[in-house]
Amino acid sequence: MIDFSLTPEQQTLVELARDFSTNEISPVALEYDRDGTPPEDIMRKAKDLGLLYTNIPEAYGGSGMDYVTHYIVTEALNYDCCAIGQMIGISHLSSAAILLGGAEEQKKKFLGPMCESHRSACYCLTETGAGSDAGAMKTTAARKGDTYVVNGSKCYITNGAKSDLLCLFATTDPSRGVKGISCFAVPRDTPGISVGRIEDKMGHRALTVAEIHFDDVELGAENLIGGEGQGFKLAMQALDRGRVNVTAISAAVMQKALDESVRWAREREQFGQPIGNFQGVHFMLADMNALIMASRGMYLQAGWMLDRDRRCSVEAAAAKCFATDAAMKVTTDAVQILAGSGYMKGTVVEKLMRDAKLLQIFEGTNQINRVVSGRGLLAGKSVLF
Ligand code: COS
Repeated sequence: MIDFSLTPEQQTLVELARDFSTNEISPVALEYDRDGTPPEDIMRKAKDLGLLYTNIPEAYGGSGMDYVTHYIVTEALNYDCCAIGQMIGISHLSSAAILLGGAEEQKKKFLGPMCESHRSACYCLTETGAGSDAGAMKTTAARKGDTYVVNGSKCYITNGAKSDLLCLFATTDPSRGVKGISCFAVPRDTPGISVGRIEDKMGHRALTVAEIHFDDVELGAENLIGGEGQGFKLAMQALDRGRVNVTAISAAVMQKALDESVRWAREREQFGQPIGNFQGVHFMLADMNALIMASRGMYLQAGWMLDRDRRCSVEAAAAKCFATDAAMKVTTDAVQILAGSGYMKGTVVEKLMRDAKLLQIFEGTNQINRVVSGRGLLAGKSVLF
């Protein structure tokens, strides 16, 4: 029933992603981290190799990978820099609501042109007053005849400054709370969209995060995805998928931290021998590896559920919490093992530790994800076995 072997096609794709990470991301990861510039050239190259729109069906211009394959490839692409890796994979979250709720012609109309460029999409949910409480959003899409007029602002939008397509959530009926939220596919060149502040961050520095303003942005019925009031559900369904993605990214971050720690434990000599000879280091490496194995298993299980059209909100939230808390611990331990040379600015493990922190915060803080998981268990949603 359970088979962990990769198909020949998956093996080829993972090798392609690993080579891409080694050859295109690794050499420049620290440079992008220092400068905080968007990795546009790398996204362009990833697009040419079919690594940018992995989750989008071929009919709309993507590579058409199933969820499990997409997540395995995501782990490989995030190994050398999860900020660049996430810019490459951002369409997974931002296109999910359109794929789930859009009509055939909408998917072709909005995803097709996006897949021809390297700029990808962005997921416009969060506002200054609506972070964990996503349903409290104030951005409105007021109906005027056959059109909707959008006003409001979104913040902390990954790839918000450059993306070709915006997956926007706005309320079409403020009196109905979350049931009044609707989803829209919005091409970037729609008049009235402007980019505000670009954030300067502790980690994930190559991940561009921006404010976006909507001033009297006029949309038609063709932009509405899934009907009025369907937006919150679509946003949550997209986040289920995104949280599994974050689990795969966390596995990558941890694997890199472990590999750096093993390398150092072999090379670094103290008391006349490599520090890897000491039991204190064995224990740390063993615990790091166990957390990676468990996290990998969790994203594979949730991906398997998604490939069978099974709802995995509980599993995705549990996996996200587990793997991102694990990533914080594993990267902190890697800095501990490399000690002085791991704590210095501009080193690989120092970057990993800064990057790991955001994993616990975005796509739902781990506190919110525990709420999702706990509520789901009480409601009898889940469980595989
Ligand atoms: N799949 C399908 N439907 C879902 C769903 C999911 N994963 N999650 C929620 N829904 C549905 C619910 O079933 C409910 O519909 P019904 O009333 O018809 O049953 C509706 O959506 C509202 O859900 P809920 O009552 O759980 O909404 P809340 O306002 O209580 O809040 C939380 C839900 C807190 C879980 C949500 O706001 C959340 O995830 N916040 C974090 C947002 C986030 O991750 N932001 C990061 C953005 S990307 S960096």
